[in-house]
Parts: sequence; C-alpha cells; structure tokens
Amino acid sequence: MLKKFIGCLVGVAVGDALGSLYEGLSSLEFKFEEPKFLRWTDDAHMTIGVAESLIEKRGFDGDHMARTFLKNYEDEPWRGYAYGPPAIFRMIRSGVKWEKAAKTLFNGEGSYGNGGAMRVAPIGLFYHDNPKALREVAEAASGITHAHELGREGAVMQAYAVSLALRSGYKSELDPNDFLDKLIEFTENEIYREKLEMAKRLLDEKSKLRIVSELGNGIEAYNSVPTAIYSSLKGGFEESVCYAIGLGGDTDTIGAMTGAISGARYGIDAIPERWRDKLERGKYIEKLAEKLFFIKVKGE
Ligand code: AR6
Ligand code: MG
Repeated sequence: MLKKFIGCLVGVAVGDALGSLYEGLSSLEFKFEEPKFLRWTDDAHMTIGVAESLIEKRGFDGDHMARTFLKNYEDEPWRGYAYGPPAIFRMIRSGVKWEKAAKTLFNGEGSYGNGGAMRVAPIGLFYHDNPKALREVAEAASGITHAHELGREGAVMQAYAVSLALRSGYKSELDPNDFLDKLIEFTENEIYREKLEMAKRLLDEKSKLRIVSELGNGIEAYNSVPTAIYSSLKGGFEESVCYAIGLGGDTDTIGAMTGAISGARYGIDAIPERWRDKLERGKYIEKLAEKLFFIKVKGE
C-alpha cells in the first residue's frame, strides 16, 4: 500500500513532466524521445499543494488548502498555470473569501477546466476507503478554483479512479470492464456516464484518432478525465502514460492523471528508474506520499 501511495504521486509528476514536452501536438505528430530532465508544471505543483495541506491539517481544510495554493503559486508563478487559478489567487489575495472567488469566473458559470481533476490524486489516496467522503472532499477541494459542475465532477471521477486503482491487486486484479462499471455507477453526471460507457465500448479500439474524437484530449475536464481513465487501462505504467501522451492535446494533464491512476495501481516499482532519477524534487514528492500514508493508514 505504501508503494502504491508513492507510485501515485510520483506518477502524477512523471506524467505531467513527460507530457509537458508534447503539449498541443496532435496524436499523429507524436514521436517519443527520452527526456534529459523531468521538470513538472502546475499539475504536479498543485497536487503537491493538496498533499501538503491534507498532511498539515490531517484531512481537508478548504481555507488552508486555498492558502497553500496561493503560497505555492506566488513562490513559482511560472509553472504554466492557466487563466483561472491565478485569477482566483489574486482575488483571495485582495480579500475575497475562498468560498466565493471561483463562482465569479467565466460569467458566473465557474470553470469546467481539468485543473480540479489534475491535482486531486492525494484526495483519492487519503479517502480511498470512504467513497462518500471522497466525493465531498473532491468536490470541495476542486471547488476552490472550479465552480462548474463539470469541473468538480471530473475531479470526483479522477479521485475515485485513483481509489479503485489503489484498492486493486489485493483480493483481485483490476478488470477493465468492472473498473469502468464502478465509475459509471459512481458518477452523478450524464456527460461523464456517456463518456465512460463509450470508453467501455472502445476497450479494444486500435485507432488513437477514434479515441480522441470520442473521448477528447482537451483542457475541459470532461474531455480529459475519461481519456486518462481509459489510457490507464492500456498496459503497465510506462505503456499507459506513453499512450496517454500519444493522444496529443492537453498531454501534460492527461499524462499526469493517467500517471496517478497507473501509479496507484502498480506502485512505485513499476515507474521506470530512468524517469524517477530525472524527476524534479522526486524525493520530496515521495516524502509527501509517505506522510499521507502514515497519517491515513497508521494514524501517525
Ligand atoms: N466557459 C468557457 N471556457 C471555459 C470555462 C467556461 N465555463 N471553464 C473553463 N474554460 P481554467 P485550469 C476554458 O482557466 O482548469 C494548465 O496548462 C477556458 O479556456 O480554470 O486550471 C494545466 O496543465 C479556461 O482558460 O484553468 C491544465 O492543462 C480553460 O478552460 C490546464 O491548464 C482552463 O480552465 C488546467 O486549467
Ligand atoms: Mg495541461
């Protein structure tokens, strides 16, 4: 279980860093080359913030998590953040309450970007044994920046996928149809249900173009979370992350989310050493996963 916690968070950072080298390419242009160094972007940066806050508060505290995001962003604003989160951090900095800020974006609709889902892995780990709490906390934590239902439900689905992957491998191996059925059963949103049902029908599909056209590879949560869930079923850690990145589009985030699920499923030993060795602040990320594990599982 400890190895799975570590695999999950390292998986986010490796998937993000690898994917960031190919952002915006189409699936046809993809040709993988071994990187010299794995520098991650806002996806891993915010995942670290979620983990830091869960550890410090021994669970979810919205005000503390919002302040942790703000601090990390102000320390390293160059990590490739999209429009929404920095706009919210500026509002919070100027005194707007964290519960209110996200609801003002995009004409009051809130964001349906994948930024809530890309950072949710520590919540999937920490609440893996309590789906009700997992849903509540994933909604609240993504809601700090993503008020749109589709943004928050994407985070819930990604967190739940991480929890299922984490729990797999003990009593039985993870069966792809069963995994997707559980996610379909858990979702409260029709768009995610349809996408996940499509993912089930496409389990044997060979064409990446078909996957992109049916599941998406965009920055919207509903066009990337189901894609990452699907990609995580395409082999071991390396195969699934490379598959995800090879779909093109928002490669860092789809890579990060696939890496989270596959890392939780297979554990840290499944992540190639040649990537772990090159990962920026890899030891710190491992330490966060260990702390989460010891607080959660051992109550320390
Ligand atoms: N209406 C129209 N466009 C929208 C809406 C909406 N309600 N919501 C989101 N968008 P954002 P994120 C579009 O800014 O989710 C990083 O590179 C809009 O174009 O909330 O944190 C990461 O690596 C908006 O700018 O940020 C991820 O790839 C965009 O979706 C990504 O950015 C993203 O939503 C995460 O972005
Ligand atoms: Mg991205």
